[in-house]
Amino acid sequence: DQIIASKKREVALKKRVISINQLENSDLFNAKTHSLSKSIINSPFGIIAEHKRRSPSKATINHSLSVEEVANGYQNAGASGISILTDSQYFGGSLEDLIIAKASLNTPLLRKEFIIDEYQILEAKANGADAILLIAAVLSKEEIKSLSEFAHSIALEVLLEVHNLEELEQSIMPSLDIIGVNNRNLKTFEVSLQNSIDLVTQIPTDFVKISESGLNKPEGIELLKSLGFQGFLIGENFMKTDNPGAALEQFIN
Ligand code: IGP
Repeated sequence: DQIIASKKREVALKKRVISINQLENSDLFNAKTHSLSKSIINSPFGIIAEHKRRSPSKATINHSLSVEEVANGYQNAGASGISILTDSQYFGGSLEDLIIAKASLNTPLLRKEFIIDEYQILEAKANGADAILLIAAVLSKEEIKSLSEFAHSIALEVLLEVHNLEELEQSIMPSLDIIGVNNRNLKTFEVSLQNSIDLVTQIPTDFVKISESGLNKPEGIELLKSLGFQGFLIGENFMKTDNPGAALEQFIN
């Protein structure tokens, strides 16, 4: 709730600095996007590798590598997608990270952000994103509908994140592309693959299914894959090393 309140203030300020018109007229806004969901399905591993400097639960994950080094390492290792955290307050990221990653990559990019307003979706597109994240825990069904339809109207895909059956049932709708089950409890930060195991059968087959957070063992991935997950969002396990690309490569081999 605290995060959402500060996001509302952040968005209100940004709207006064960069207008919607300016965003819509930027070069990247009018560039063609890549499909994250297709990239996941067409890959044998389906890994979305995340750039993550720090998190609310870990003050330092990796502050020494540039986003360019990390993103290139991930792309060369065969990531299906790259997730760029753009929240500065809690994760030490920025929109600039997204632009820098975009400049040297053709792998689909996910803007990882607490999205509450269409403005942030325009920003995502104008800074090189191919897909956005929506978090069911902080949005109403109506908000998920209008934000996801808006994203589609500007050719961005939507990853909807859920934590439990209630969130899943109340937010499934056609304007989503990927459903992600977060294994991390947002209040306690505890991680359990059980979230993913419990929910996978409840996700309709028309969506690409991914499991998110706390994934650090290839055996865990194998298990989740056998249950029907097609993609995996992994950050810390790679970022805590001094060569995240090499860590990803090792992980999938
Ligand atoms: C990655 P991990 O445990 O591999 O670093 O997790 C990703 O799932 C996590 O960063 C995440 C996240 C989020 C971050 C999932 N949902 C929402 C910020 C906001």
